[in-house]
Amino acid sequence: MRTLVTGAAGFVGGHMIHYLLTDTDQEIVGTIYRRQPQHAWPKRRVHIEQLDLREESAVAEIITRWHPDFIIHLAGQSFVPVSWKHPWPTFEQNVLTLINILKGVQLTRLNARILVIGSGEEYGEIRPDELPINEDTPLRPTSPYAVSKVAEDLLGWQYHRSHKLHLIRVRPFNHIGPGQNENFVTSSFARQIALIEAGQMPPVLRHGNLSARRDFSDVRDVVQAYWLILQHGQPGAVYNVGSGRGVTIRTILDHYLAQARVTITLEEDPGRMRPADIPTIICDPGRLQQATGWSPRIPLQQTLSDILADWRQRV
Ligand code: A2R
Repeated sequence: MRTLVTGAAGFVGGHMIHYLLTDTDQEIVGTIYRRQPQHAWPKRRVHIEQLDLREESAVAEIITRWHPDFIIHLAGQSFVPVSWKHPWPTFEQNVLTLINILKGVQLTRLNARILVIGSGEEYGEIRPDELPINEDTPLRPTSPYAVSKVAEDLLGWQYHRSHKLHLIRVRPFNHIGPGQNENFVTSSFARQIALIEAGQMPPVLRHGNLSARRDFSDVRDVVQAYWLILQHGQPGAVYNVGSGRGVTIRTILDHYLAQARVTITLEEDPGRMRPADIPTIICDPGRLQQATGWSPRIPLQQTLSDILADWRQRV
């Protein structure tokens, strides 16, 4: 059996391929765009294809040539702040790429199972009485990124209804781990500490809102959930992916400061504060757990230590 993973050079794509290689016997086709993958995967099991998924004919050609049994669409523009500056490119990278895949599958009559990656950001403006967030909580997206994810989510539903595609949607909450870009908070802290320890930065760590409470999962647990939901999920249905537990950014920072090998002072960076930050976001992963038996295996402490170790190596 063969799995097509788009965004193979990305943060989640790399972990997804690692999971498929170690925990399944899938042959893998990974698509990349400009960046090369960081990992040296065995060539007999991982085939890399370079293409722009915004090009309809190129996507159709890949699907026709490889006939995947599973498609996990991880390519896209994944960073919320970029979407404010570049809303249309965000739509093209997220929505247009998905449309090309769905059209390609429909027109070739491929009987593949497809995973559409939405986001916990789709829920947006959450009121305290709506916590924890389940899949029936209203969607009130608050950024162009979040709206692009709502569009992907609903396109998935529509293609399932209209064309009977075997398609499952997920709404992952914050996922973190080694290899993530420093735009994301846990990587930003770990990178700054690693740079300070290496003497490449003054001992001042800059941060945004520390009181925000978020639902963090290890990306290695998240990719396992993706695979399980493709196997056991109900076609057309949508599943939250998260831990069900909230942790403040302050707790994460304290963990890192306790691990730092030098003394570090803190400084609030107004540029990192969001104008209307939602105080608490916690997901209800009950539907996912019922369908798959999944629960997170990696403790947060372990994830944070692994991220710091990764940044110590990278700097
Ligand atoms: O820019 P590159 O060369 O790094 O490629 C990015 C790729 N990508 C594309 N691939 C083909 N055609 C395109 N037009 C295109 N635009 C972007 O998607 C990159 O390697 C990958 C996304 O990786 P990351 O930015 O690391 O995202 P991450 O964290 O792996 O997120 C995966 C998914 C996204 O749908 C997020 O919105 C969601 O999980 O949270």
